[in-house]
Amino acid sequence: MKKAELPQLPYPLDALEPHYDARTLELHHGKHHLAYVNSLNAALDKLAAARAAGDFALVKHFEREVAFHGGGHILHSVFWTNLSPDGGGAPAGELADALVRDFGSLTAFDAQMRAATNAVEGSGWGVLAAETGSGRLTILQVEKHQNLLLPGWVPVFVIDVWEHAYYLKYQNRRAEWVDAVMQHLVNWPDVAGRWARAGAARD
Ligand code: MN3
Repeated sequence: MKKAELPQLPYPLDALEPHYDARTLELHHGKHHLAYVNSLNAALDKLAAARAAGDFALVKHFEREVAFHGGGHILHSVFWTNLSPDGGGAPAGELADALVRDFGSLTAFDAQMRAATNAVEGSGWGVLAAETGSGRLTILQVEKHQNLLLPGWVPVFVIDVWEHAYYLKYQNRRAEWVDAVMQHLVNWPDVAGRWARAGAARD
């Protein structure tokens, strides 16, 4: 199986200042995300070895390791492209129409996205997810990197609310970090592209 790799950031480390500081981004991408990539690859190797040895107690253990570290790798990879130095503002076009259809209004979507993300219990993610094939949209409160996801629904816009994502700059003020993403950082064209691809996909 091809090894997972750390994707390059699509902007310089200081590009998201002042809303996202360069030091946090450097640690978050270069240390935290890298650790998920390395741990995913190690878990996949150990899973294969356990399977080959017929040790299904160990298989169960490493399946869970793959879910956690693989979830972390994938959600962080989406997250970097969901942010932009030119981000913020309001969604437009067909994505905006779909948000109004599924949440009632853009204001209602914005309020639910912030409230749900702020209320994630412990470490996790606020996630706008699109149903494969239909493009229907919903909001999920993902705990850790893998719990409370919905099969068949693709994350198209994710907000990391693990403390490692914001503590250096925002300390305990998670809501200020979520506000910064919603007002200044979210890359709506990237979200729209992910939503369109999920909606067009057929299984
Ligand atoms: Mn993170």
